[in-house]
Amino acid sequence: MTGITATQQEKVFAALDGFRIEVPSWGFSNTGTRFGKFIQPSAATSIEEKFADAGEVNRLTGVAPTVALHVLWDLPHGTADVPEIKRLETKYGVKAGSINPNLFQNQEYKFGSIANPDPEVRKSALEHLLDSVEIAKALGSRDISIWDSDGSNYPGTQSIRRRIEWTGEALATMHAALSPEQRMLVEYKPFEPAFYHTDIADWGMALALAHKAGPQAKVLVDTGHHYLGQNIEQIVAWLLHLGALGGFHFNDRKYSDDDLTIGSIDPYQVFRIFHELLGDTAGASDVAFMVDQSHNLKGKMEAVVQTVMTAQEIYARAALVDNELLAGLQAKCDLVAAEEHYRGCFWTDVRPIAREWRESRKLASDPLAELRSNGYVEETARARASKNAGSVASYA
Ligand code: PSV
Ligand code: MN
Repeated sequence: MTGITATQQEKVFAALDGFRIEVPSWGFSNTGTRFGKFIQPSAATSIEEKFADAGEVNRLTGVAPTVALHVLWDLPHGTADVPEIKRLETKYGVKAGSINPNLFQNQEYKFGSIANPDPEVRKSALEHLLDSVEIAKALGSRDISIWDSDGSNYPGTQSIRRRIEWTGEALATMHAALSPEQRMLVEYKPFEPAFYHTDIADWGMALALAHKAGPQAKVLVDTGHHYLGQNIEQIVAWLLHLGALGGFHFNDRKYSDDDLTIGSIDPYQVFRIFHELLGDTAGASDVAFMVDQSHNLKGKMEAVVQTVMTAQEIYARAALVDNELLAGLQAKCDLVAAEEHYRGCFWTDVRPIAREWRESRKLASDPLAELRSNGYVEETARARASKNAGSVASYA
């Protein structure tokens, strides 16, 4: 291979062997922006079709063996739906991954869920969290991923401090229900749907709440949930340092929580995040990689396969970094040489080596090209078109 040494090739192969990424069930169905959605005839219309699509992504890429489930969207009857999910796991060869409770959809959550001033609403939100733990246990899922969308829109209308207490109490009660091998991941987001304050707005708040909840609570970093210009890899480094990083929701954005394809706007940022993870041999293996994207314009299947391949390729580029060499240059404060090595790895085209790795592992050498030519999307469009035609665009 031109430009890549045998040692580098070995490092990349080892990194790719260890790389796994979870796909979201909601990435396969017709979703959109709050202004409307553009219906795709091949989008999944049922949990079975979501599993079928996830199974095809994993068959093509070999690195996406689990699918994240959102409780109300995928298991509307709670644990009663578990046998059906198990059947689908066997049929399509992919397993249920993280379980995502839904604290944002019900009408009763207008003024919050686990931090609603009404104790009855807080109670039912907590029950939903506890049900989600039971679902995860029944499915053998390790992670329950909590995104708490609570907050307020106008100053003075809510007690921020009272809400910290309520949120802390709910998460601690949930933690007590976990089995020893389970984890709860606390996701943060600065705004939306609340526009004045959000109860868990940043990694510091998520960390403090996880710490209070117990040792099996960790922080989840959704790359789209930061202020513009924030140094995400530094947050990652801190969380690794504290043993508090549980996982990622990967996506990219230009403005806000845009849910664009990973690396489509700033691939160097993804590289810098992966570099922190690859430098941390102790904790990184416990960090769950999940995709949190839902495409309104790109074909759903193409977008997911493209995402998985992009994540793999940027991970491979980060694996090229010679950490020993870099540490020596950093110690000498040789800024330019250190930066040249670092960004040189970023600029290396690893696509040929990723292709070689796929071939050596008996996978499609170009999963995206394979998807585009194997007829899967056309076939599912034929089978699902009439069902999707019924789902007219909805406007918020
Ligand atoms: C919220 O923006 C979020 O990132 C949470 O992870 C949700 O579970 C997900 O998107 C899907 O709405
Ligand atoms: Mn997310």
